[in-house]
Amino acid sequence: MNQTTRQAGNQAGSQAGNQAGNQSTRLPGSAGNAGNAGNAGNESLRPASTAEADATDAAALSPPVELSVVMPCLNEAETLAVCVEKARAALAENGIAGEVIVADNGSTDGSQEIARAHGARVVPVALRGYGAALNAGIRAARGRYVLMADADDSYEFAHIPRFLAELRAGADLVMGNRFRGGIGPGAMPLLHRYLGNPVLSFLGRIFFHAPIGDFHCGIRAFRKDAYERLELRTTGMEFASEMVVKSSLLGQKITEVPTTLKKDGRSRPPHLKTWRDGWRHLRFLLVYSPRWLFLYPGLALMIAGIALIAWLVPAERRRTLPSMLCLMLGTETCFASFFLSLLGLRRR
Ligand SMILES: Nc1nc2c(ncn2[C@@H]2O[C@H](COP(=O)(O)OP(=O)(O)O)[C@@H](O)[C@H]2O)c(=O)[nH]1
Ligand SMILES: [Mg+2]
Repeated sequence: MNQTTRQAGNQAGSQAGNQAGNQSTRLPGSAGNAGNAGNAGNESLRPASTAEADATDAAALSPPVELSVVMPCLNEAETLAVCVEKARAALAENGIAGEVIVADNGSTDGSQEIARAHGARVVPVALRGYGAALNAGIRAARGRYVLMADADDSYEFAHIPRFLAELRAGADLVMGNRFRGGIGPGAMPLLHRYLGNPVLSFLGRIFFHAPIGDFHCGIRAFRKDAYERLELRTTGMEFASEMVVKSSLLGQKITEVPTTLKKDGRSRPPHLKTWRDGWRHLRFLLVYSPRWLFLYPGLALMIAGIALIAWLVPAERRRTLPSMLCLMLGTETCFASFFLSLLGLRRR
């Protein structure tokens, strides 16, 4: 999976470089640049060295991009145009040298054509999934900074400057916080709003000390070089958690800004599945925290076992099996935590 994700990213990255060759005299993100993603097929027939040389020339010639806006997209024909237009307007109105990228997983509703027609660069991604698409789009980005946001017209692109201000001030990752900014009527299911998001964000804060109130906010921005250091692996929706967890573990500077969420503009249900994706997020948090998965439960079992033995022995009570089981299981679990932590340190 990881290999494939990385391949997808590299492929998209080299396409981006190749496209940039055609764009060198145009402004980034202008409509005329947009339709070149399809050139990938031609490029792949050429020797790698020529294509690489083109990419190097292009990088030298094209105007520098400060911020790339990347949108993951799977069949968002209803809302994509408005999102691309809003993102481009926010860049233009605030004098930000930027580009808009749509990372698409083979939409069949004409999303790719819509994106190009509205001035976005399309990065086609073969590997399916929210995380896989974003990873490829981000790797193809030419900006020093990247902002990602859904293509369903639920996030506020006019807030781009507040994310960029934090990045310019030195943050590595800037998370949007919808609970601080406001969630419109019908924008988030009650189960997500009052249980899923707050509980998972709370666990994320406890496990990883991430100063974040909204772990799953879909609008966020980061330095591209900081992102590359994370080496994210997940391909699905848990990509959102992986980014925050790894950024915290690497000690990156994380800040958050208030943002809003409004009801999306689609007539069909979202791609996110509450229980499947909720479980994937939780599993990810636990797997990356051997302390909470093994050490603390193990210690609790050991203490319970010792307390039971202390209670049983003086009175010469006979039922020692549960206490011994607690003690043994607790000890094994603590050892498991210790060895997994060692393994994690060695692989880092
Ligand atoms: N390329 C791609 N984009 C996806 C995929 N799943 C979701 N998206 C996009 O990711 C964004 C978030 O998905 P959405 O359905 O809005 O999920 P929610 O906001 O978490 O409820 C939208 O822009 C989707 O089009 C996928 O498998 N591939
Ligand atoms: Mg959404």
